[in-house]
Amino acid sequence: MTRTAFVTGATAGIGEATVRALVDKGWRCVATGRRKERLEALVAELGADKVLPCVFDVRDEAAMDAAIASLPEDFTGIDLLVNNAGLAQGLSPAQEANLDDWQTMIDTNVTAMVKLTRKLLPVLIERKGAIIAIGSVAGSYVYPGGNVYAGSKAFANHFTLALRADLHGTGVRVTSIEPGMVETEFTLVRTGSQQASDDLYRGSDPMTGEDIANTILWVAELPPHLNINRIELMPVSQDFAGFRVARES
Ligand code: NDP
Ligand code: 8X3
Repeated sequence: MTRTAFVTGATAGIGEATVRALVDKGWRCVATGRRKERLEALVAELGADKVLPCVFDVRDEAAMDAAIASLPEDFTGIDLLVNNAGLAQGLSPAQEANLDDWQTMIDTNVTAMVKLTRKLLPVLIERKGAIIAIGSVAGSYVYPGGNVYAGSKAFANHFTLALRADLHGTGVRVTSIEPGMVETEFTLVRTGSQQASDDLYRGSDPMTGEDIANTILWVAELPPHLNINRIELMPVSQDFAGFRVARES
């Protein structure tokens, strides 16, 4: 039986790589994002029987509802929700941060994720499916300028674990995957600067979208009696330690 995944943020980075990895193993994917042309390219590459492009802004609840309601029969039996769409905007200290940036991160990383999850829970329970959410190490180890992004990812990490508690006894598996540095468009979006993005990744041998996609695939294909609660992963070059001390001169 062909299994179906609903992957948010499939136009780039981790989500796009996840659709490729799942389809390669025989899954069908509902692939979502705002950039229609990128989703169409995925369909052209992987096949219309395997990838259903679903163009909507996750912050728009009416558009989310319409997208779910318009799923063709082949794609309605969702076995896996990959809560991946998300972003960071800005690296400013809190006292200088732009409130619109903060609102965008809360709306995307928190509000949209919980709404979509709630809407898909009935089918996931009916099919004893799985939820995999992409949180971040930023939800556990904060860094300067992380402020609302880190807070939103702490929420994602914990909401996902809390789902596991609520879904106990339903057969639905729930996993929080919490990556460190992955080379994607994330830093370009965050800083608006290709130079800043190149500088961050240069010489660091970061993780790739494919690394995280393969982790998602591994979790998704485990036997149904096995639940991985959470996975934290980083490139070897990155460390989570480093408490700084500010000194008076
Ligand atoms: P990318 O910028 O490469 O991809 C982000 C994806 O999210 C895109 O497909 C984008 O689609 C989608 N997205 C963002 N905002 C919206 C929106 N309003 N509506 C619909 N889709 C949206 O970044 P990554 O692949 O790196 O990020 C994926 C997830 O991984 C995020 O949740 C991020 O926080 C997390 N993460 C990333 C890390 C990293 O180092 N890269 C580390 C830890 C976690 P589109 O723009 O087409 O709408
Ligand atoms: C740290 C992870 O999500 O802050 O590299 O980019 S995140």
